[in-house]
Amino acid sequence: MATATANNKDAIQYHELHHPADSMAAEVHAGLGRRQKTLPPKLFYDKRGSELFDAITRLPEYYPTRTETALLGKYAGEMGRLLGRQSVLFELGSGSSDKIRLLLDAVRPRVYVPMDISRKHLIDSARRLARDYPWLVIHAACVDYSRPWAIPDFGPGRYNAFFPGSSIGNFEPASALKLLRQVRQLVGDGGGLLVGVDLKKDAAILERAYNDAQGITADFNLNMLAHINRRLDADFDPGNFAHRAIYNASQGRIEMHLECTCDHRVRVDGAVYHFASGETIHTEYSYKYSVGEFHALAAQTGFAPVRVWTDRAGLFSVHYLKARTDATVS
Ligand code: AVJ
Repeated sequence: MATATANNKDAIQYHELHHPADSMAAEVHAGLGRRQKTLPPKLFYDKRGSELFDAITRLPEYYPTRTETALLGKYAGEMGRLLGRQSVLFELGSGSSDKIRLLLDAVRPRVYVPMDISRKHLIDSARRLARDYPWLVIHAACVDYSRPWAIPDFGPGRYNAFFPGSSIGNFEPASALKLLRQVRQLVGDGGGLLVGVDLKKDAAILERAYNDAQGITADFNLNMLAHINRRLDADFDPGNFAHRAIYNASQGRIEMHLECTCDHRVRVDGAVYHFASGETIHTEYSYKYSVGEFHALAAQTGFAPVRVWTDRAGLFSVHYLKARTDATVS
């Protein structure tokens, strides 16, 4: 378990694999120093950001969560047979650990490893899960999975990963390849990956999902600035920014920005940044893939597509991929 320290937090084991102090200030300065200012989407997820995201998943406009949840519920048995029982099951970006509940009885993992960057949310969710599933062995790992991470070793046997919610869509294609290759290493030969991927569709449906009428997505986007203020001694005024989300059809992605509504300066961790009225900070991509496009991506990472489930309306897909052992990973 190399760098992992295991503490007993109620009925769960806890692994601290995240070293935020090293990276947050450097990443924020790097992003704000660019001509197109940019901040990474993982900065959405402080405690409040995780709660706002959970509220997004319940919005009428935000179809991905309920569509994926329906697929997991309907096909849990088949998913369980493909993943096999008694595996070590990692979940990337486990958040509130709600979706895994749909699979636990079918998959019956030997160990469940929720991985999330939002420490308090991770621990609270893992404890709730432990109360509801007393037979389940839980090792919660606080980790920024967008960076190389130390892989805890749980001994011999089958390893699987669960990566729901289309969070893979946050990554530009080159980074998505890197991440999937790291997941391929994580599960090893004989391992599997169950991954949720949002499908390409009509731009109006997509834009509605990221511009909800209640403004929760706007609050979620703007909360990133409050998160940075709290963590880095910065003085962003969220009132000087407005939420923007548009679908870029040629790139196949939703692009979220915070648009500056007036000319001003912001102090961040000892540096000063100028913001012109109308200028934006790019905060998130959410890539959408056809089934064929995602298969082509996965094929370059040492996984072979085995099965894909989609809803009738073609809104969302869940893929089961199996580690190729022939693998010359290209
Ligand atoms: C958690 C990355 C899958 O891209 O749809 C929701 C995040 N951003 N509304 C997504 C999000 C705005 C979400 N992912």
